[in-house]
Amino acid sequence: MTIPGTNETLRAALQDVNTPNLLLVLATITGDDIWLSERYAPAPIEAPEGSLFPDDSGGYSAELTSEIREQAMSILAEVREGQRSVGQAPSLTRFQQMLAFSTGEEVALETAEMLMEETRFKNRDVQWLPTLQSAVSQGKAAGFRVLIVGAGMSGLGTAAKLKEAGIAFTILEKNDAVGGTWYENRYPDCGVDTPNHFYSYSFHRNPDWSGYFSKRDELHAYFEQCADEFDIREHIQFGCSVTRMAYDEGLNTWSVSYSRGEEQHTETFNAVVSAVGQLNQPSIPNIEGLSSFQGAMWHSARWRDEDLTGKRVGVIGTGCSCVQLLPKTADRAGHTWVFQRTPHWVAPARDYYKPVEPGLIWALNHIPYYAEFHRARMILIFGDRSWPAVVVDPAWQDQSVSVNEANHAMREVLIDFVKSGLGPKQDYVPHCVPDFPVWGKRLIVDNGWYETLARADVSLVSDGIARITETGIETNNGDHHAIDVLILATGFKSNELLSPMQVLGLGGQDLAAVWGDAANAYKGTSMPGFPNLFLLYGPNTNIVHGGSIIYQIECQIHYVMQCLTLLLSNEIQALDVREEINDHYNKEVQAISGQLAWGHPRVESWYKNQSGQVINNSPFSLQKFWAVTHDLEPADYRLLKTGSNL
Ligand code: N01
Repeated sequence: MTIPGTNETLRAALQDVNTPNLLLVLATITGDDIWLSERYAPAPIEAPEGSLFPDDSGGYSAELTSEIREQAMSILAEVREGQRSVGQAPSLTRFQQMLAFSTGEEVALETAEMLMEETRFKNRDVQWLPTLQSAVSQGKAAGFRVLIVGAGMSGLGTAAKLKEAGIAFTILEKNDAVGGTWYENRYPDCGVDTPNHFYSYSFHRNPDWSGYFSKRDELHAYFEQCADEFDIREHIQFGCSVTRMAYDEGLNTWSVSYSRGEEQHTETFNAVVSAVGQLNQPSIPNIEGLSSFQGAMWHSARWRDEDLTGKRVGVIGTGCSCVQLLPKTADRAGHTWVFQRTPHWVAPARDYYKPVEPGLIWALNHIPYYAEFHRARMILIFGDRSWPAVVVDPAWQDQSVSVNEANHAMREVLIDFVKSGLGPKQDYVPHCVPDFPVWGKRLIVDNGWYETLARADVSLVSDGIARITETGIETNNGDHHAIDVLILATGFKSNELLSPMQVLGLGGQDLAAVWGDAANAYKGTSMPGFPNLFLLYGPNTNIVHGGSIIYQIECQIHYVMQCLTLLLSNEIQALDVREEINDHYNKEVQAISGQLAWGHPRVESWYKNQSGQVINNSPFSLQKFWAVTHDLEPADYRLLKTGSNL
């Protein structure tokens, strides 16, 4: 990395950077521990009163900040002029020490190991890539074809790795563009609620995010750009919906049927990676009279750009989608009614609409190591820091609305936020305070939710929907609300993973029947009896407490690439996870899930099935999921070879 520009460019950029992060840069370039000494130790990272998002600025005096920037100026100018080298990337133990210094918190060695990979100070692909490339160069992958179903973030990430390894693959994508959820969801204000500099592939960071929480168009553009940069477009067939896949035991291959418009096709693949996500089938509520409604009606994930000006608009649902779309919808509508079944927790967010400062963008692009440390600190600050607050403390006396002391403290903070946000409509407060623990459902990042409910032209209706009529919605108390437009922000069929595809494994067993309503998989990835079928963002992989789903997916891709390496380097045809291994794993998953906020008996959500079992969420912290997926254990699998299964 070369540093462009003049001293003035550098000086301007340094006004916008994070000082504890800058200190790590200086310590790395100079190799001098002075930058990690007591004099520069940052203040503890704490969330300002009422905010989910902590202040990590370091709390330095103006004098010290200016001194650090001046020193940084001269050191970086020397690097730019070629008078100083950029030094060495940190070793694992030094990285651990640096992160502990800059956060003022203990950082476990394993956490530092994970972050070495997330920052690419260490390339995690070395674990499989050289072996796989060697197998490819020896011709062992000749004729081997992988199918990826879906060109969203999971599919694109997998394709990047297969391409790098030289494995033949095809992506079948039902839409006419890449991006999956970020292509399909277009409702007003649709965007990410994870800090953006962490919400990107570790191997394809984006230093140019315009916002701390970017909106849908920019996220979709990122995935479009990934498809180009990974050079995988020629492998994608758009407009293709997979309908059925059946395992051929004789050949150890998958026969995959898909439709493209009116045409039906069937092709054979050696392995299938399902990258269809958990949230792509809109859930249309089963409410009496829904189909009789005569006004305009659509689901949040199938947004229609109709003019809402002056209209009477009803929105059903109060999850993330509704919260995001409500303020802009209410701005246009004549009056908006929000039909709430149960309230969700909503947390205030720092920097939610703030553009990223030009100096920070510059630093992420041009200051050596800045982007790496920035990402590592983001993951520390916005990831597992919340984990202790979601774990049930058996000694916590009243488990009815919270699971431990920290969880209860968050509840109190958020109740105050409800009260302050609702302003003149304090009568809404009892209807807006959930009776389940914080993090029982996805903690929604606020974009003006309570202020919008407090508007005179917005009404919260909590009486429960009795039926939908031709002209509106009748509630259980007999009121009828006449509306012109009905928006269904009612979520997704998240429990029907892989639907509507029919998946037939060994002995013709149907995966939908095997699962019933309790989908499960080993490490969220493999199912016994379905060899060489790998699920990304599969059962029990979703994250609730904080973090980026791209992180989870990358952990799984890393695991799948090890599976393919084992296969191809040993000339085995297929891997079938052992039933007892899967059973043991999933017993543990369920046992842990019951001890987490989202397993709480009062939580009814898209995470649970009819019998209250958590099937979508990971029971692990980010750190633990990384460890769980990091190293393939070949003995976990039956190795299938045509003619002689091992
Ligand atoms: O869906 P949801 P979503 N009658 O299932 C209600 C991610 N996401 O699209 O709470 C009446 O959360 C239902 O009521 P209840 C994120 O992971 C992320 O909003 O079950 N109401 C609920 O209020 C999120 O968790 C982002 O009682 C009915 C709502 O509809 C996931 O997607 C943005 C009903 C559905 O809420 C899903 O979020 C958007 C009925 N019959 C989404 N059926 C960001 O990153 C359902 N409801 C910002």
